[in-house]
Amino acid sequence: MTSLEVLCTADIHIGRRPSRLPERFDPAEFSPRQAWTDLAATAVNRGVDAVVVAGDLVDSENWYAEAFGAVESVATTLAEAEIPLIVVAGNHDSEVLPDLADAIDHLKLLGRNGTWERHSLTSAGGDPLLHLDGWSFPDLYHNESPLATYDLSDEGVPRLGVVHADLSDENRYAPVDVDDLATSGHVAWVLGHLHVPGKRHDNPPVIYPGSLQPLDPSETGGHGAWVLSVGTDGTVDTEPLSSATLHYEEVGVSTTPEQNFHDIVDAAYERLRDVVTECGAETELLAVNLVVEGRTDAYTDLRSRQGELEQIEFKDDGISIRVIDVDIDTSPSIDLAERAGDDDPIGYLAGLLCALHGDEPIDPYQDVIEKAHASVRETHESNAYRELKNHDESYTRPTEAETRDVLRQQARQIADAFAEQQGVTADE
Ligand SMILES: [Mn+2]
Repeated sequence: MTSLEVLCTADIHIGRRPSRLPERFDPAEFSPRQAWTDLAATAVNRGVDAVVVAGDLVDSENWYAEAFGAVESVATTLAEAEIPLIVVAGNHDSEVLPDLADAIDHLKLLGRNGTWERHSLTSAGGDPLLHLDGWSFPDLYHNESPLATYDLSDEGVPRLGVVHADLSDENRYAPVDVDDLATSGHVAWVLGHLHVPGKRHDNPPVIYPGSLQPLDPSETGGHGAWVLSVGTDGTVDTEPLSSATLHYEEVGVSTTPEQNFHDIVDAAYERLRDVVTECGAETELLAVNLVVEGRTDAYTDLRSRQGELEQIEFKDDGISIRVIDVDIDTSPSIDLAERAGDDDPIGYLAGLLCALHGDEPIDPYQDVIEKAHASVRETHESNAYRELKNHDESYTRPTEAETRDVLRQQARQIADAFAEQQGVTADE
């Protein structure tokens, strides 16, 4: 039995740069544009039968000029190796991709204006071996399932569906139901839009390859293109290539009341050495959001030394590991649940922290939350800050959730101070 290899990707967003890259790492080197260029080499080296992009190849209309060169050079490289490049448009490139496809040779756009369209991969003799069925976003938003208008025929040849669509609850970006995809008769679906890679249905496989290169610290874990091997009998194997050069991760380090700052640093290095072993073979930079958890009376001290933790940087197995953000999320060493409600200041703080965490009713503390929120807003609205706000287009009034964060921080600091004054012993 012959099988065809299709290199699948989506959500490249050419034009964007990954956010929070530490200084001295070149944003161009880690850009989606570079990942896209590298993908062509992978396709040629591996000798795949087609490259498929399930939308959002380009970030937006503003990047037409930058994208043109990058897309044309990949299309040319692939064409020289006789590998077809098949794309559909997503919500981000609904406007720009049709124009690119008109201007660039060897870039095949499927499903213009939201109509289903088929491209067939054939044998040397011209017999169709695999149909690629694609649909492109006609506009920035699309409220209906693209499957509602699917009208291509089943000719007994395996069909691979390619569409930029949303399997979550959001309904503005071509909402689809996974069961509709699984029962459509296609041997597999390649989707774009959600940046978290993975299989959403096993048999037939419905996959989001995810963003080709992760674009911000929320896009944790391994990223990259996927290879689908489709047999002429319709069986499909899927393989994530983990080709991304950048890997974001959130890494937790747990502390205890007995541990000092150096112990926490040591534990962080140890955890990071573990995490680096989970990175893909192509990873060059592991960018980490470090979260310090557990129980300690050193919350205040840790917050003030946060900047030191942000200096953590080392190399392991050829991969640069850098802490890009630190979140101190520890609890006081006292047993909060046990002390909550006690008729003393620590009892009050313990109750407040439990309530803010959702472990206790919020009612008795609603008053202090409202007062704090009014006070935070009053400060933000004072004349002293008017100029600052005028110069910051992204400025928004603080939300109650932000006030709760401030309260949480303050309660922990005060709990630290009380614990120190009263010589409260840790109950480990
Ligand atoms: Mn999208």
